[in-house]
Amino acid sequence: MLITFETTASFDVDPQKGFTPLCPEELPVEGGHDIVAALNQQATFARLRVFSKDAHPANPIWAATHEAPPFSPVKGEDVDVRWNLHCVPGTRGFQLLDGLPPIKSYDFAVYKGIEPDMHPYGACFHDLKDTLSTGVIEFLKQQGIDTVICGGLATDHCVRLTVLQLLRADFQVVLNLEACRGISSTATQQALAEMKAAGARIIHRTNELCNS
Ligand code: VGL
Repeated sequence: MLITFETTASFDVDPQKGFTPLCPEELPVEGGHDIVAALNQQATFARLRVFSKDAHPANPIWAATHEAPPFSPVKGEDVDVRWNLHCVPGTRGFQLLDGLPPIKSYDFAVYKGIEPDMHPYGACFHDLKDTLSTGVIEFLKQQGIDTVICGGLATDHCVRLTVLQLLRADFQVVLNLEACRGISSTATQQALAEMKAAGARIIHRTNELCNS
């Protein structure tokens, strides 16, 4: 795979405090805050840098409760299972990880999961059936991008779906494991196999981009 700076973008998927041990009551991912240096380094190989953030309302239909715990199914077209409430604008969990650049220095922003009855994972579509675009695919195409380097949180959910969506949109996708962390190790192993089978190139260290 040839990586050309001019036609490459770097994608920071949901690098938010709500997915780190800083917010234990949200969706803490082990080592979630350790990905910052790798995200910043992978961005040096790309002309454009984009991010997505979960931006959930305070009262979504998918929020876990005492009676309806995390992972229990929830009825609705664009929700699947319940999660602890996370990444609500105005709270700490919504914030980008410390050490990432200011929002305004990115080239494109995706805010997703805003509707109370929708909980998308991938950053390219607002719904679970991939029909309502967030605009990021169109932006990257219009900019002449053909390769996307992905990192973020979590490998087995939002990163996984974002990578698969980008592959379906015909981008070459590099998944940088140094810039990702997963929620469950079993689900992460499955997700890596799925992404690889779909055509993603998986690297373990950002340095591997030097030889590309
Ligand atoms: C995520 C589970 C629920 C993620 C978001 O960002 O990977 N995972 N909501």
